[in-house]
Amino acid sequence: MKLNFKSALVTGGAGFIGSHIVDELLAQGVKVAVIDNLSTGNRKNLAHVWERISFFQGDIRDQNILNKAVQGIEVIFHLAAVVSVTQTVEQPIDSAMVNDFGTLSILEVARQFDVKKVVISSSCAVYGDSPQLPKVETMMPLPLSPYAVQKLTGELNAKVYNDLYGVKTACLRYFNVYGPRQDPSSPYSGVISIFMSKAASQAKPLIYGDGNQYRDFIFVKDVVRVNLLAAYDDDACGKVFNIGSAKQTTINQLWEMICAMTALKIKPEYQPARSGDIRESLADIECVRSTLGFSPEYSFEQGLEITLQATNHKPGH
Ligand code: UD2
Repeated sequence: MKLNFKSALVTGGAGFIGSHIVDELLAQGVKVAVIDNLSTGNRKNLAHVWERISFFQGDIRDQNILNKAVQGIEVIFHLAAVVSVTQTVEQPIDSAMVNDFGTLSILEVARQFDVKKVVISSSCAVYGDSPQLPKVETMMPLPLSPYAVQKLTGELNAKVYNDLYGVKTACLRYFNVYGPRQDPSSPYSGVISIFMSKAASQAKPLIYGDGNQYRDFIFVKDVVRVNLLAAYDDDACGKVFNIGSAKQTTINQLWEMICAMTALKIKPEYQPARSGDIRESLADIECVRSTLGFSPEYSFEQGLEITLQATNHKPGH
């Protein structure tokens, strides 16, 4: 696919997923600007491309920085957010200022500067724990946290800007994204990054609950590809897409796979289930398949293998 745009702004471009989008845009010859306040993002994720990007350190709530960063930009990939569900529970207003008002500011700056397309990162959190599986975009959202409400609000505002103001938007509801550069250091980091770092130090992982809960894991490079497709293809406009693999893996299976790959024999330690944890999560991906022709290219084994290699040889990936 030859991209139909030459410049892009990645908000949250120093983060886990954002920095992979930056890499692919650069590889395809796109001029890249990044805005990031480095609250959870990290410069080291961009160290290998530092000379090739325009970096704006600051907050998406800061109109002056936004106005500068958006100059000459055709497409915005919006990933900047308070990503910790717990943090949004503790700070509902502060986090709404970023996730809600911040997203609105991105849409508004896109309107003022005639940006061609805004691709917004959303989350499967909007489904809450409704028992229907797999999750389909037509289901009624049931947010259970400020985070989920804020992500849903972002989607609704994106739709209004698409339909009312003619700012082309597309929203991507990520399921459990994993891959190199995912930070394992907090208890609320993604389970794969935590388990990989346990394996690297030959330590026992903690499994919350019986480990038979399952998730739909998708490799970060597939998430990058669908972001670019959504930017490229106007059939994405005004729509929301589930982004997952449509395959389920239990947490017990995950640790067994990592043990098999690393030739480790470590029994996990079981702890009570985390309060508020969703038991099962699985995406229906028919909408993104039929609209954008997207289906994941990386098998779970391939994605895990790449993530494992990167965990063992940290810098650069
Ligand atoms: C994901 C998102 C979160 C939010 C939520 C909405 C990630 C990293 N988080 O949370 O932001 O969108 O979905 O539903 O994508 N676990 C262990 N041991 C560990 C860590 C986790 O057993 O050391 C379990 C955990 O209890 C859960 C599963 O692994 O059952 C996945 O946990 P997670 O934090 O990676 O992701 P999730 O789905 O809770």
